[in-house]
Amino acid sequence: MTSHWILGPGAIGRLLAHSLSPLADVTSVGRRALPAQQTITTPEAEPRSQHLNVITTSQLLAKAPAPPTCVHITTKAMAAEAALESVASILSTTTPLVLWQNGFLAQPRLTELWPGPVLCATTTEGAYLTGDKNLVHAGHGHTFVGDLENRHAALAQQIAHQLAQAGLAATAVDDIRSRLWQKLAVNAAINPLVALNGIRNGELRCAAYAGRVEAVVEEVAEIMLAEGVQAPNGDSGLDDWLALAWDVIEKTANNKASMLQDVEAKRLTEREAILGPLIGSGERHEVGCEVLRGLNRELAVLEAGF
Ligand code: KPL
Repeated sequence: MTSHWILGPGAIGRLLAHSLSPLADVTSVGRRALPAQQTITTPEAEPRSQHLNVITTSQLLAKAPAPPTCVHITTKAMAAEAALESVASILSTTTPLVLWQNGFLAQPRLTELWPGPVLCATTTEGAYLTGDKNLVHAGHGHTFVGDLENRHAALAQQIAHQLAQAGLAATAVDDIRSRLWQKLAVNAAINPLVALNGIRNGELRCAAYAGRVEAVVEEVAEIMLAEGVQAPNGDSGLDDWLALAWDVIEKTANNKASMLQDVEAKRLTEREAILGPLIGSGERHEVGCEVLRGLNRELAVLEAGF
């Protein structure tokens, strides 16, 4: 039986724990204690209660169990490195990591830092928490897994297979970097604007915001071109990136984006992981990114008031 540690019991972490627990030895690790009896609700079935092995980091360190087959890091992007550091002393340096973060901050850093294999996952599974013991799996999506240097294809296949067996559709890919940047493009077009204006994704279609979405996407499209990242439909023109952004806005019209949820809860946002790599790339390639910089500044001011 394989064993998995899941660092970060947020919505995706708990979705993984619920899904993998019937098939594997799963330990969900967080900074604070959570009830072991957890419930998962899906649109198609009655709520299901499940006992999960949830422990705090200090309990895990005190137990010092044998290193797991794999560590999934499901924290926010800015907490991923600290989460790994907190358990590194009881891990084998060959343990594979799977990073589930948004943006492109944690992935290159941990790929460079960790001696063992580092896989990245990007998912469209829709899940959110309602309190400390309830997870709503609101919509089935798809997960893509791969590593930035394409050195661990067999491992990516294994992880994708395990996820699929656990009921989470997944595919191993050799272009995870592009997929992470494509998601980053969509997140940059939606998250800062909805977070700053306190609106649901669909409201971006109003005249008051649509021009600002387009201004963001114009800069993002230039940066993607410089980075050699194509839009998912295989082309790299501004229209392709605009079509992608508007399509996601349409499909997630009723969503409260993750960044808006963070702002409402007065938590630090993932602005550094989402806007940071774009602004950094714009600077490296001498592509203007005034709009992105402006959003980053506005978010920084907002966060400073928390
Ligand atoms: O990924 C998202 C998020 O909320 O972070 C989007 C695509 C913006 C959907 O809400």
